[in-house]
Amino acid sequence: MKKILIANRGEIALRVMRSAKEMGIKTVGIYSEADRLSPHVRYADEAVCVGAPPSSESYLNVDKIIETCKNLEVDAIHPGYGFLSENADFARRLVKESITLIGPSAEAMEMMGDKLKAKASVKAFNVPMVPGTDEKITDVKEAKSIAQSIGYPILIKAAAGGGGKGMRVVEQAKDFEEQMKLAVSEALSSFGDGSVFIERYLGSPRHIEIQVLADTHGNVVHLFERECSIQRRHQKVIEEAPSSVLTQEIREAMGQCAVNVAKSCDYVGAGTVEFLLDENKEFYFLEMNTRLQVEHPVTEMITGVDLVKEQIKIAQGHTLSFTQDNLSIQGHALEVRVYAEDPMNNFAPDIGTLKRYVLPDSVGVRLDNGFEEGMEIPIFYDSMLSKLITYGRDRQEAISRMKRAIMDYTIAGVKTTLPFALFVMDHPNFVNGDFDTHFIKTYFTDPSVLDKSCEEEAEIAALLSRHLQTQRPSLNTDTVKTENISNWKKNRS
Ligand code: MV4
Repeated sequence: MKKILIANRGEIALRVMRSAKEMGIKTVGIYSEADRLSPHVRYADEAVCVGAPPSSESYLNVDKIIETCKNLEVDAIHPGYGFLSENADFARRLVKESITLIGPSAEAMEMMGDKLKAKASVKAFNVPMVPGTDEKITDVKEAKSIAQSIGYPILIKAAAGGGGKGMRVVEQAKDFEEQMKLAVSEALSSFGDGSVFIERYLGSPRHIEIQVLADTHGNVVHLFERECSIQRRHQKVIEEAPSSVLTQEIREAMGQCAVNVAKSCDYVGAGTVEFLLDENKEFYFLEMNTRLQVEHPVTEMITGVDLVKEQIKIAQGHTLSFTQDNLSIQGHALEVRVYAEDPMNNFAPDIGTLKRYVLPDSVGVRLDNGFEEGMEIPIFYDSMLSKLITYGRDRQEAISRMKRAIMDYTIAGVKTTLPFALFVMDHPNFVNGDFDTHFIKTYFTDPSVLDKSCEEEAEIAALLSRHLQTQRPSLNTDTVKTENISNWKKNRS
């Protein structure tokens, strides 16, 4: 493998190119007309414009991407996350074109992309699942009687769903038929597949996922867990590794289950197995993501493994160079996703130019970033600017470093989720590890949208304004800070 094409943009394109460079592999970047000036274009050994700004015409333009591979004699494609990363048709097309995909087979993607097929696949592998139906519901009467035996509330899920789309909670039997109809039509319109199934509804779960690596010779290992419960509308905001609630015993059991899930679909490459953990610390298999995840850096920090390098080595046909016994957890890592969104205005996306963009640095800080000062944030893609990752010997040290790094990170020109992340780092429930997937909804009430208690509003206001004022007034930023504060006050009144 001499040359790979990175079919992605922003921080993840850079992330992949850096590992390739370390391995002596040449890189080909692709970009849309909106990304001409992006750092990933300059970093690549070669770069090709693949189309107009909308993803459908550029980063998803399969014919153009394959044509580029042929013109530039590319051996393999790394898809990053999003875009084509979990597209089974794309994976099949690459087989036909004799281009290596740095990722799993089309069959594994398809199997795990369908929640019901995934459940059927892991059934023989001793993996705990939430009680529910294991086939799609065709007979509503029958489903209702199953719901009765599971006990309400129950959850209707779309087989083709994921990321929370097409889910409906049913509180009581009398609502069942109505919710069922709505779920089927929602699933049909969102995924073109109306298959739904039901599960017992877990009221306050934690979302914990396990990183796995599988080579082409049948070796599968796990790289422990990531805690991803701090999310908003199914979009993760803060992740960490390890989780502060897992005992060694649960960690090992969950890890073994994740390995079994990977084995059930003959998985190859890096993958993530998602679980829900309930109040009694019982865990249940949810789904498997057949790609490198956004939050992979926290796993790299605590294991010392470069996951992208391992993906490439696996695609080259190498045997994993370590066994499960060679892996251990060292220290603690946190990741904050920095989005160009206004936390004081219901996280509305904020577009504009990065007038000032000064990155934090030094001991225990890693920044996976795709932007530079002066750049405009395109409206066509995801609004994530960067991922701020901190590492410490323990969780407390990782948290202190995260607070310091957030305060050292100066962004002017667009509103970001950084002040919100500081709010989380200071929240006693977060500090104590006492939270579930409802954390943001429960504790962060946006004063400009919700008319909640003044006390709470004042508390958040004080926190954010303290953050904005105590940032070290570095050169030229005083005016910017003042402007931010006044804008923010204006929003509130
Ligand atoms: C659940 C659940 C409660 N009970 N299943 C959301 C996305 C999809 N991956 C599965 N999800 C859930 N499935 C049962 N039986 C709650 C969620 C859920 C959730 C899961 C992980 C992270 C955030 C979440 C937010 C809301 C709901």
